[in-house]
Amino acid sequence: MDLEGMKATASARSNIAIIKYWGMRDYSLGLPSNSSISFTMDDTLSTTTTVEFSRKCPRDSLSIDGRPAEPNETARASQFLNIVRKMAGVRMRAKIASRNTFPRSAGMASSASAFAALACAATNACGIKLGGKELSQLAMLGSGSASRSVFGGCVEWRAGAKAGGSDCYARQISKKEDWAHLRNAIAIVDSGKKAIGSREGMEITARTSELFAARLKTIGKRIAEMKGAVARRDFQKMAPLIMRESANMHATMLDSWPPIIYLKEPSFAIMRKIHELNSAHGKYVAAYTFDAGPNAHVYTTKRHENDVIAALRGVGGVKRVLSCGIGDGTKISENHLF
Ligand code: 2P0
Repeated sequence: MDLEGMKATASARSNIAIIKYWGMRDYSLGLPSNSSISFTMDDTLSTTTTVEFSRKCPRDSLSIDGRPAEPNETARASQFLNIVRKMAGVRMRAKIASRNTFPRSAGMASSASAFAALACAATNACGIKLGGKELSQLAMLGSGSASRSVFGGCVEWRAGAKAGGSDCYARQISKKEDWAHLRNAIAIVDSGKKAIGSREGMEITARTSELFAARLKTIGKRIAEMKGAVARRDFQKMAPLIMRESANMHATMLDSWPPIIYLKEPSFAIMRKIHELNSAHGKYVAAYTFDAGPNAHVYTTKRHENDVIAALRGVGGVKRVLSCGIGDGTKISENHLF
């Protein structure tokens, strides 16, 4: 294929896991050790990406928020495009421009929204029409968590068991409209780059942590419980599961050797604060979860959102608090960035 003007634009939103992905069953294929569950965020945490394949491009180029990307970021996008080029039988290089609605300096840079948007834009630019399942399988080759951002609402990324990964894909388990009351209050503690990347971190954990095997033994039960609570939209059941799952993953990180420590003092102060808040209400009004970093994602409901935000702002070391709702999966747009 050598069409000129092979250009497409897509948007995707970040997702925050309530059952975490940490560890792979196959590193070369990027297959996760366990299934994970997340909510896709709204446009507060969104990436829009335009891809154009053209004979005029001498090499792949990538700009992020109007500036040329770092060489390693461009190389990662280029490697991903190689997969799409192979699928489409396209040899042309591409110009990629990407824009985030959230400031990168907020420490919210998300490979999930980035690779979900890139997968959707690049395949459409090549004229390949993928279903959601296939798009999630493609996006996960860029970044595991990107598979979940292909869908909106509440999403499960199934680890599967087959060697080739044909049964490893994401799917929506509860639609966005069922979660209009749910909010994620995000407390930014540190906006710097993480000390150790997710991929390297999870490899160290899987290789060295004894707790990691115990995590994998018990996670099936937690996933079943979480799916039941999500199906019933039962926040009282979801909240403790969310917080204990986050703690469980961070315990395996701490148990790794050398230890992997993403949480910082304000992260622990936030945990204490949320437990105080829940105790004061006599029920769960908020549930924290932490990814590979110190920033807190606090799931709460519209009714308690202002109280939760005020509580988070009162914690020493919290730089800013933003808040978002539940959003959609990948979308094609006609508003090209160039
Ligand atoms: C998750 N994380 O389920 C878990 C929880 C971090 C902790 O998926 O390849 O974004 O570094 O972009 O997929 C982080 O890993 O990995 C992740 P890379 P990815 O959300």
